[in-house]
Amino acid sequence: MSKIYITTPIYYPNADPHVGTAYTTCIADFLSRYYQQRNFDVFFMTGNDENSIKVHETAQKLKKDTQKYTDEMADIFKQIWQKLEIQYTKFIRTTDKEHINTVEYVFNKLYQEGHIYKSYYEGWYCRNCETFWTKSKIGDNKLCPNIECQRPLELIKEDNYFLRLSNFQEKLLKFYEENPEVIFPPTRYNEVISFIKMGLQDISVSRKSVEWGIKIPFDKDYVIYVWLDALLNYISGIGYPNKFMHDYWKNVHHIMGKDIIRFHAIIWPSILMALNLDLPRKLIVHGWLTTPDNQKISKSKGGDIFNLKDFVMNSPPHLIMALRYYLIREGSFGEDVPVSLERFRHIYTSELANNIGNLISRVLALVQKNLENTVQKKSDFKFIHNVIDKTTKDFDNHIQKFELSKGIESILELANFLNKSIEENRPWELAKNKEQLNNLMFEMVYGVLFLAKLLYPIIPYTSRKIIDQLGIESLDFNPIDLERVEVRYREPLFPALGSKFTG
Ligand code: ME8
Repeated sequence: MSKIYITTPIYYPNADPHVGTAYTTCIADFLSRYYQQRNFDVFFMTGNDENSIKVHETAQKLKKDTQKYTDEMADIFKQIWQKLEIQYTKFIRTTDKEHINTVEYVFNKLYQEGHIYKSYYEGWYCRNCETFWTKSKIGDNKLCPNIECQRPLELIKEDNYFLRLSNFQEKLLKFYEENPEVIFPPTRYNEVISFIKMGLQDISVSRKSVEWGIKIPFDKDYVIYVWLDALLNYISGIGYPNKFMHDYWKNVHHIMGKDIIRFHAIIWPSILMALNLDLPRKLIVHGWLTTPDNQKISKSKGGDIFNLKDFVMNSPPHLIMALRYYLIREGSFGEDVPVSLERFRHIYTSELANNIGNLISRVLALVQKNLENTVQKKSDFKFIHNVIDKTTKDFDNHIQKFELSKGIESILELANFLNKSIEENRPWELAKNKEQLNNLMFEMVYGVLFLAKLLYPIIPYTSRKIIDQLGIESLDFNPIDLERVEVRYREPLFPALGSKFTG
């Protein structure tokens, strides 16, 4: 069985997750379920990046013990992911003992092998971005050069440990030139290449006199730089070094927002080269979810009109599925995506309620009313097979290219086709010719079941609900085996939205 390893970034738990965090996580869960359905052995990991100064500061502000605070936040993240049906294999926390062991092991190894050295450091640090900035990047105002942040920088003057990033410049360029498909989409590839070509400098990988974080094992005055610690989650989570699951690692897909591509495309592969490990198979980078006036939605600046935690804790499953659908549907690995309740309402109504929901309700109602709830396979499949073959091919083609929106459009085309077939074949006029009606409706039911199968990675609850209404046990049904389907009950999948979603 082919293996695939899918990761999200590990999130800073200095605030509740918001719709932007959910965006990455839903896309990753979609890919994970998609590959599972295609018989891959999937390891899907998400988690929290806890050893950050800002997490510690948040805990202090709340007068909480930091470890206890991160425990509480891990529970909140897990509850939210559970409501969104994020089916991870592992939820990693950087305060996990196994993770700390890996980080200490790697720091020792890199130091002993000369990839890390100690030297004097003078430079500027942004606590919010957890980033060291070189002089050339900052202006006279000494504000963080990240336009999304622009907070005052801190001048650091201390002996520090450095990673010899400069050693990897040529090797990285060669790797990317030989394997351009690793970074998706190509615009991000170009950004990374031009950044490397500007020249890589060694980076500081420690902080002195910081209370919270993983200490350097042989020099306890220092804490290991949170990004070095965080990136290592990707291998500590699958057992590196003692029980390392190489087979997953060989096919790792890291999903992330564009804000952290340089850490993943430059620092991370350099560390991996230093450790003699394979480099990532894919770095899949999406744009930002923004407010309608194009501001990035963030933990510090807000802008999450859904108010994710309230939304998932207080909404019925069909609305939570609609949010998943909305995020994956808008999933664009390029441009930023403005989020609005109007757009959510529009997609909900036109695609989920009027197209998919309506189709299923019509098919089920026709079988209930005219065929005593039951359809049977009496003739060979006719038109439905070709349509399904085409939809599956289109869907797979798009998903393999990470064109999630187009993939969903091919599912909508199948629903459109089935809706149109009902209108053209006028089954209500066939009520007297039961056999003809049965044959037509069997194909319709089969189409609906197939639709449920395709929808499973996007909206798993809805998918299960469809097959449950049709009395099928599992989505692994085989077309040949499907002889008889009995409608058990009929409930609207996507009832009309209340006034809350008017934007
Ligand atoms: O950067 N739109 O954590 P973080 C889309 N701990 N995606 C968004 C988003 C938005 N408006 N806001 C956040 C960190 N994200 C580090 C990562 S990994 C080794 C360490 C998503 O909590 C997006 O995936 O700031 C982004 O890259 C990530 O959250 C940043 O999460």
